[in-house]
Amino acid sequence: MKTAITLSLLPSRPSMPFVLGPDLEEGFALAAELGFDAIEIFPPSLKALDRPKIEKLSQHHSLPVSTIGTGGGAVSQGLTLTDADADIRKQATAYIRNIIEIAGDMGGSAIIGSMQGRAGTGDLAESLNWLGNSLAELGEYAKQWNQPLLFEPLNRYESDLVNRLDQAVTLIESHEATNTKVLADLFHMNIEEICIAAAIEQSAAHIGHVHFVDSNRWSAGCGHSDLKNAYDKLQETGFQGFLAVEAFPLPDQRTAAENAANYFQNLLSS
Ligand code: LER
Ligand code: MN
Repeated sequence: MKTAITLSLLPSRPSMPFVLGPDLEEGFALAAELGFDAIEIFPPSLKALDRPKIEKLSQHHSLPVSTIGTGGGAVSQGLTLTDADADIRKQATAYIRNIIEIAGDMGGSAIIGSMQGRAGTGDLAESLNWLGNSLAELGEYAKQWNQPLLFEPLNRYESDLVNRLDQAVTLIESHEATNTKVLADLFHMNIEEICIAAAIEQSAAHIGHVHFVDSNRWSAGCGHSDLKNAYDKLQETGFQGFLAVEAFPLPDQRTAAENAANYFQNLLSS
């Protein structure tokens, strides 16, 4: 398993689960200093992604970009894959394609989390069908870069579509989204799963990425989730992807990053 840490290009806030950013130089330097293997980037828009700068820093620090989030399309532009308006759904797809291209060129994958949207008062089955079709189509698109598309179940307060890993697997399989993998975020799982380790075991063949974070969305070791148990299950089931620290920058960025790095060091040497 490899480690990654999140860097947001938005001004840092205690309520947003991104450890580093918005300064790219500082973020890459701290991630390298603490021994992370890669960076996960959250851009608020396509325009905000300074590709030459990211590529230069990535090379300079030997820190690949593992993943790029697409949630900026939802947060900043109101785009989702399940909007009632077909034109908005089309724009959401175009936005995600762009992220797939940029991430793919850097050797990384795109993440679909908030871009799944929610059904709300709309037809749940229809929303899930739009989402499943998009996961198949966009996963197919990502094949050109030899990267999977990553799909993340979110907790009930963020979406009413797919809250658990088994629901994600069902959607992926029923729509034959063969190049779409599940992103297991241990914060969402702490809210939604009966047992985190059992959920990992059940969906192991489909898990492509992990947001490794504690129960309260602080860095590992600062909450009450049994993360050692989750880690052991990932190892036992042969998970080879990234454990990405998507946590609040609390009590401050450096301490949050150091806490996660120390936790990984203890885990990986145990
Ligand atoms: C949102 O809660 C989240 O976990 C992100 O990874 C999805 O964009
Ligand atoms: Mn997440």
